[in-house]
Amino acid sequence: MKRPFPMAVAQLGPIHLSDTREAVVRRLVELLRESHSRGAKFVVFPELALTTFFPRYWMEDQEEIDRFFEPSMPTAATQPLFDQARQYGIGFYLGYAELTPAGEHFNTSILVDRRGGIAGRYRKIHLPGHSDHKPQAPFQHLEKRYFKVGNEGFNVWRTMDSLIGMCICNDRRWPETFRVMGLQGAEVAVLGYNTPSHNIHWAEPPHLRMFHHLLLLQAHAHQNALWLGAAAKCGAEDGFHMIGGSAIVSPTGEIAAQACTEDDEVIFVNCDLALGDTFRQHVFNFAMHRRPEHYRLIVDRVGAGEPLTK
Ligand code: ING
Repeated sequence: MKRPFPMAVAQLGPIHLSDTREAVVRRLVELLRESHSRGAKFVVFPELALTTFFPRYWMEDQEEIDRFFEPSMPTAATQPLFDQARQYGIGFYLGYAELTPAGEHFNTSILVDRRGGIAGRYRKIHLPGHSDHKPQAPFQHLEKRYFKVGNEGFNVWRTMDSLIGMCICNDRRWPETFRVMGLQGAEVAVLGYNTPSHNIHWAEPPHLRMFHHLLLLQAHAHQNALWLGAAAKCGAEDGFHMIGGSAIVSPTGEIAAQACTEDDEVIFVNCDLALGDTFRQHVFNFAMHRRPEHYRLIVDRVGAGEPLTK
């Protein structure tokens, strides 16, 4: 029996340093309106969806840095998005820079349910890049400088008639991310990303950025029987280019929808969660095919850090 989960991924084009939160939220609300017109009941927005990707800049003044962070959620500037979503009865994933009351800084995403309540929160664990200043580089990647490593793990929330997991950007490159969600019974995993198309560390052929991005989404979706929604913020932000390629991937591993532009764009699939059930039952059935003792055999060897091929 079909279990419909109508999901949209709302890709954002560039957000420039001069763009205000209010102007960005107007774009998010327009993407929400279009998602609603397509029949979506859940929308995925990108990582750091309220500001430009500021970790590309070296900053020393904490007040200047904190201007990119949100001290609460919703804020006055984001309230219109929460209000419109609740009016439509649509839930959403939103990535933003979180400044906690205790003064901690995280690269965060939230899961907002269809009544406008915050059902879940995730704080990015895999922070890529560097913390030192690289003045010779064309741009910086200072997530390790501006954010603390997430302290809440990878979780799955029972909400909106499903079991939904969250992660952010670089997390999608690590197999544990989706396996930990899969082991918790996730049916849907969603993420936002800001992926520079240029590698500042070595002469990586540009086509590999998109190849790896899609390879990872397809493999992790299939290996964990997940519907996967990934939303890019992309295009050239003040001249610094980031890849698009927002996509919705099926538990079969096939790309069910993919963005065609590097601008604000909605893609939509009426996902059938029953498709994931099939793969959880017949292929990736942990109870039948991956007994704890088998797992222990595998993990104990790897866990010790011993090279498996001695
Ligand atoms: N961005 C990039 C990402 O993981 C990156 C950084 C790209 C790391 C390619 C390694 C290889 O997609 C963020 N924000 O994590």
